[in-house]
Amino acid sequence: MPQPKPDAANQSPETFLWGASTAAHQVEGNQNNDWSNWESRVAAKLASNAEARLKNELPNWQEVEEEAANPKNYISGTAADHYNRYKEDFDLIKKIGLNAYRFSVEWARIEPEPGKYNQDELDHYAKVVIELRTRGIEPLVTLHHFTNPRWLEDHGGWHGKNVPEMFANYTEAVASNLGNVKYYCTINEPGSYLLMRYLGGGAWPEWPNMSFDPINGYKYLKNVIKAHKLATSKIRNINTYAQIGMANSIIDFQLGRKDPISWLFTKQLRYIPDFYLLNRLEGSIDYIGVNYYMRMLVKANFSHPANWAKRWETKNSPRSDMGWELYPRGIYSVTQKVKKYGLPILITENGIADAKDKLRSKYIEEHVAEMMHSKEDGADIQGYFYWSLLDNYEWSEGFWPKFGLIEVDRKTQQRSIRESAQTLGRIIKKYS
Ligand code: IFM
Repeated sequence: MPQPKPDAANQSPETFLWGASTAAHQVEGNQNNDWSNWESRVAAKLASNAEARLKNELPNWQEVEEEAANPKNYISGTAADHYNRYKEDFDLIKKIGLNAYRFSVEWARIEPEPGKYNQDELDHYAKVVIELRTRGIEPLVTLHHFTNPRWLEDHGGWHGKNVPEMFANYTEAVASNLGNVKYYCTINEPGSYLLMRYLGGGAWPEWPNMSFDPINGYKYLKNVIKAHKLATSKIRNINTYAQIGMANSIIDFQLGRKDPISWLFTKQLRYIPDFYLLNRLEGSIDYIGVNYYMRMLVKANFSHPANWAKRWETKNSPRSDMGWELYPRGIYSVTQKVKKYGLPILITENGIADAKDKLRSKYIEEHVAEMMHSKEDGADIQGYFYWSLLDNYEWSEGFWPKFGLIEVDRKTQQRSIRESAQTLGRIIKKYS
């Protein structure tokens, strides 16, 4: 098997990473994990309640209605068939002008039974890294992006006993087989996972085993911290030049009503879970991964936590196909907040669902401009990864939201580079 080579350590620190991100379950196809198990059970229900859920939320409901009401939309199936087409996709990454790619490896493929590793799957991901390196594309490998092997769920899920040790052993198998990888992200968006899986019950979009269970949610956070630390030391034993971080979805929470309780709620929402985690990870992360998508206005109320903060939804603000307000200034605010940790920052995700590609170019231009402004004001930002490289399976929304720099035809799997990807290419040239 290819072993880590020290040459990755020599990559110039001045090289800004311009990349795109994906996650295994969302693009690879043919998964056998807790999500694939769940989605086949709930697809019909998600399709039949789509109109009630989305009609008043989405600016372009009529354009997505057909897909959103179709149960097939909610089954990840072959997704973008990236598992087989990754070389073609890497050629397109080059064509756009990116120099980095963030992807996740699928735990369920690698460890289909507890303690039994599938060497063919490890070899597959090692080849993925080689194909990236051959093209001069820097890999950033995420080890956990929402999905779990089914056996982990049978064991009780992420809050269960010994999960940090299990995650660390899986990490060791990955790092010792993947070869020349400098950037690792241990866990993607633990805050989103906490909200969806442990606090979402009864209010949020659907999620496997969703509950309202703050006690196990707290155990989950403790396990995430321990898992990250154990995994980090496994990677460092194998690969001394590794740069290891975690990707946090950091929302720009703003005061939505001037009263002391709303002020208190705003402070709490800013703290939990992102800063709670970052404070406890200090010393065990080399960079801070920021996934930035939106701001939310906080108006205190004592109902379900899902109602504590609302998206800013003025009818005049431009909004994505998913109804998310476009708020570029927030990328400045959140990166200014995390600069206090004194670590490099990578924007590990930033993107828009925009099927017609009408808003994406401006979205990217404005977010990159705000990011550069924050860099000038002292935030040590060293990379920007657009979400997503390809049109992807957007969890419980299925395939109708189109995030890709590259459009994927669901029937033929044909790829077409969107105009906005060319815009990103031009921006990269301007800053290089
Ligand atoms: O698609 C997701 C991704 O998996 C995690 N961050 C947010 C993206 C857009 O919703």
